[in-house]
Amino acid sequence: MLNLNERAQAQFEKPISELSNAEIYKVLLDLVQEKTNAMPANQGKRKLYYISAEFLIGKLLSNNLLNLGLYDEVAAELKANGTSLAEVEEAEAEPSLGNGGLGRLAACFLDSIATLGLNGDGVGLNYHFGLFRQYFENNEQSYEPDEWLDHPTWLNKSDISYQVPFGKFTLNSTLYEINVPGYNQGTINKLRLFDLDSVNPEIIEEGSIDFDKTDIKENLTLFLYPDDSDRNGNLLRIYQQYFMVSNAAQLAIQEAIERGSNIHDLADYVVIQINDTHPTFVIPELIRLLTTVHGIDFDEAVEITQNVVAFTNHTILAEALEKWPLSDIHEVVPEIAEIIVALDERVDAAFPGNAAVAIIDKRDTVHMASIAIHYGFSINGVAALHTEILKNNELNHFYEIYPEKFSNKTNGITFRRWLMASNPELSQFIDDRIGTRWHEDADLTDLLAFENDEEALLDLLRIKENNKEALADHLHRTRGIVIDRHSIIDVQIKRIHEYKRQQMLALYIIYKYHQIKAGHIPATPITIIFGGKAAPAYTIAKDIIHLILALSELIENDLDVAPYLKVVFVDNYNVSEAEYLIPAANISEQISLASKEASGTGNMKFMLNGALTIMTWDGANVEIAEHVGEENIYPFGKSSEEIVDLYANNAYDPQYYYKQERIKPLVDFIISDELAAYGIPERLHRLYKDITNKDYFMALIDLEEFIDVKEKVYSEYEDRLDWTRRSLINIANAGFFSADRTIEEYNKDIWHLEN
Ligand code: CBF
Repeated sequence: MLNLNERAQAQFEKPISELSNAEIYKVLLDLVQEKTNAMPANQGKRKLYYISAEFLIGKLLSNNLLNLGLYDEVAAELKANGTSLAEVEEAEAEPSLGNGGLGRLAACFLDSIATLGLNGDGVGLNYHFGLFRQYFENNEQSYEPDEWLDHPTWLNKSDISYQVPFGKFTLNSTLYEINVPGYNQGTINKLRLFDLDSVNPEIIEEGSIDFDKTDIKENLTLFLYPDDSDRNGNLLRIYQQYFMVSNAAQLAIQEAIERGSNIHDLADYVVIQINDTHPTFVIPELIRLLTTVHGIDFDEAVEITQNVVAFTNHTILAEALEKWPLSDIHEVVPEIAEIIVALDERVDAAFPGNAAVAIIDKRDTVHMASIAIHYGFSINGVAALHTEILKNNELNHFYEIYPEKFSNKTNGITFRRWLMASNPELSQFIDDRIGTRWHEDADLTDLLAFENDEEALLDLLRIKENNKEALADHLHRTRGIVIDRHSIIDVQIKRIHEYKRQQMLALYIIYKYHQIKAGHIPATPITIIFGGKAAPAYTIAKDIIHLILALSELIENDLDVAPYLKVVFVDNYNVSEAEYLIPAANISEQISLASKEASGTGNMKFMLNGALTIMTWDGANVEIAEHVGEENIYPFGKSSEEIVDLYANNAYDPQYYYKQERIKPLVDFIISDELAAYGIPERLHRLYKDITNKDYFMALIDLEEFIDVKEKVYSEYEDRLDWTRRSLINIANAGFFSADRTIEEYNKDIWHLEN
């Protein structure tokens, strides 16, 4: 018995029933902290350090209670006191430590690593304001700092600190830690976040997210991915990255020595997984520490490092395969620049004349992925198709010289957060039908026995309806947005990027708007929901947000259409919003341009929660289709081979598609007078011009097929029982996409940790 009332009395001199949500949250936070602080860490000679610029961990209360086995008891006690966990969680601030899929993947991985009892911590930075808090003004994206540290948090301040020697000054770090309990494990790992005591939020200019980029001591951990459109921004990113990895490397070496390493055998004690290229400086930093602090000669230091570091690539987009001018690295940390030059010389000697695998190119630009591949022992992609593209196209020159280093690790999601905590009714439905073994092994295939069980299907349908109610209440309570609770909920939530093709869905909305105006009324009203942030320097992405917001307002104000079609853009989309949206969704939009989405993990979350997917042949969509069967999913569009060929031959012409009879009026509508009443002409014209003349990510190429598939989907939704049957088949086949499976594969093939 937890006796929350006794705790409440001791802390606030009041019973639970008289406490505010914030006070109850504090009581529960302290309870969980007390328990996890007392739990032993996972053990093992070899330890994993998962270094990532982002950890999009979301709120932790429910997840931690669940993993500790306290969820049901706490929920019951709260209920008996007239409240609920959902209400209490409203008082928890979501940590601003990540933004995209890579950050959320890292968070799922921490949960799975701990659940499998493996000895592995996450290492990153303790950003004070994350990327930014998004809000909309005049149908445009605006920004404010996403403050979270002024609320009670899960951070424990440790007494661990390291000196980080930049070229012009040395900074002392402070390490904060968040406990990561595994599900039913009785042990913990940690998320270790480095920070600087001197960071000063006061330097942020009032009403913006701008600050003096040169004031490193005061700005270093203010924001995730600070604007790098100028040189000072570049330098700040390098300062951040080096600060992160220098701390991580010092921590890993110190702990290895404590576990018995004599440094020469470091690889028996430490494995470092780097999440995309942001932590790549850990390679030269390890070499620096091994040579200058631990007295190891350069050749051996390189060899040790090579046996310690493994690299995951999360995208083929050039913008994320980082490159830095050597001179910038030199300015921030000259010693690291010198080591990179030495590493480059070795590559040159080993592969003379092979410019494609060089670390430093002719313009003295350093290619971070090249460092990671040459001087790491493993490189993996994050879905089968993505890994094939890496091997055969993007990184083919490397694959030719190091085929043995390449492998695929298809991403996964933790079912603890994305089903058990965020969709408790569905979770109970599954327990009632197939028992609870899936909590451990994620195998849901026994559900297939209920494919034709009408009672089960009606139950499943009712759960979806309840989740739609909960979403409607949430949107109303938090934003005053009213949606039709019985409408089809059709969702595209992810970063805003041209390759993800939110603009293609916007063009479909224009199509549907005109259809309804022409009297083709949908049998069931449709609610299309977007969520996601655009990088502040990414103009076209911000124009796409603007188009969607303008369309939303236009439709809202059109009495002929508004009862049947609603477009919602959820501001400041984050994990907490996803936890409402995903359980409520009927349709999952996974419509990226084939070959461009490395994997996607939202696609897996929707599938697990019973949405049906509209998909292109991209990323992990391909594997989802294999698992559910093509009759239970809606594929469309060009194949990845066709798209890769079009790029290779420079053969895509947007004008050809623009001129098609069904497409032209949709694109022209972007610059129509009707829409201008809600839009900013400069933004809409720029987007129109871009789509008609450039359309680099080919929104028009699949548009006609997309319209047809969407019409088919909406019409098939009308057979609710059959729809729900296919929804059940999706849930039943989601087991492969458990992050536990992914982590088992990483461990078997790359990390080799014991448990
Ligand atoms: O692998 C995790 C995710 O990473 C990204 O979000 C990324 O930031 N590179 C990719 O875009 C996703 O496809 C991928 O699922």
